[in-house]
Amino acid sequence: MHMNDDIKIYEGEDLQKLIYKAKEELGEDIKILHYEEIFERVKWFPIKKKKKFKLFVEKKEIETKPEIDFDKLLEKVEAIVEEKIKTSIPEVESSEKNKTSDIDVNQFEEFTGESIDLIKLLIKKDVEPEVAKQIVKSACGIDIDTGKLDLTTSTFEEALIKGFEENIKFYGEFNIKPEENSFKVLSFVGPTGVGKTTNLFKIASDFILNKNLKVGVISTDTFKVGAVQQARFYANILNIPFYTLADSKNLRKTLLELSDMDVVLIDTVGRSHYDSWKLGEIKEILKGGIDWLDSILTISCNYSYNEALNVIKRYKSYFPVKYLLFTKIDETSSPGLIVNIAVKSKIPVTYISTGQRVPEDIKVLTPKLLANYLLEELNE
Ligand SMILES: Nc1nc2c(ncn2[C@@H]2O[C@H](COP(=O)(O)OP(=O)(O)OP(=O)(O)O)[C@@H](O)[C@H]2O)c(=O)[nH]1
Ligand SMILES: [Mg+2]
Repeated sequence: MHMNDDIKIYEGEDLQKLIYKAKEELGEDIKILHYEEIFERVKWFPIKKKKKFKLFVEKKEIETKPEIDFDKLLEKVEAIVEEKIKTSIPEVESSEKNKTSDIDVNQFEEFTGESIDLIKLLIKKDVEPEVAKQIVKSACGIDIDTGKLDLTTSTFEEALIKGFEENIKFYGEFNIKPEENSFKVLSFVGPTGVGKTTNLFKIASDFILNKNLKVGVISTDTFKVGAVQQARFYANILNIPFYTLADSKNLRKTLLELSDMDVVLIDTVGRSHYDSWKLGEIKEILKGGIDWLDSILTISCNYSYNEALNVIKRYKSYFPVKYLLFTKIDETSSPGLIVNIAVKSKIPVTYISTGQRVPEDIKVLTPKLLANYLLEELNE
């Protein structure tokens, strides 16, 4: 063992007392390295020997510290490796990159003051930088002193509402008027498990209970175990005429049977947007009623920006996507996805699903509601 100046030696007859003394002098955190018994000859009595103890102690922290600090060394190595990884991967996915706190401020050159804070805030919520700038710009005017853009509104909320109103199409709720005698057919399409069936019934319930409309539901989801049961369960509770079908000929027939309804909602099978064959199959089924049909594309807020863009691209190529419905806002901390998708796709947004309860957990998406989602932490 490496001896150093911090080691102290105590001598005395009572070992316990030596330990107390050592603790008194060096603090509670000592390490007893070693003790030995020694026998001293007693003066004048050559035969008699006195037992004594020799106690070697050291302050613990010093003793336990290795000569090489491996933790520090490891930290350094990790830092080097991380740096290497960063520099060797040129492009991280954009949404990941934007989340970091070191947002490149040079990209906001044309802005000044609070408008920059708002852009940064949007980016933190996963709004793409270019989209964030576009939104904020709508709420800006030229600042006379700097010649740059700054907010003309007095709050962030007002700024966002203005920005959203100018850049996103808010369709609002489906406004179906029974007296017009027009028969509306809406199909719910979208990837697996995003919330098509549950949200279809939330909307159906609103139509029936609050708008006094006559509603029918058709389920094309006859392949998946439990899917029809799930839909039939809701249809029974809400007392809605419910049909299942598997081929396109049936759709036209069933729609005709339901023509005294004000609105018919069609639930489709959830399919991966990469599964062309299955998408084609649903398209084939819906073709029977295609002239009247509008599609609502359901997108989960859990999707990444790129994934959601892919979903839209694929579904648009198969179905007449007229509206967007976002789900699972309660499961994300990045509501920016809604903004990105709504701005980029230009498809009108309708409702937002806020949880699992049927029929309560759905709201009409408005500029104010969207602004509140983005400013949530600020408002808390
Ligand atoms: N937390 C949360 N869960 C939701 C929301 N919307 C739907 N869900 C849940 O997501 C799951 C799937 O919902 P469904 O309505 O069956 O989804 P789907 O799109 O019909 O699924 P498939 O028919 O399998 O494609 C269910 O457990 C729902 O309760 C939401 O807004 N928030
Ligand atoms: Mg379903």
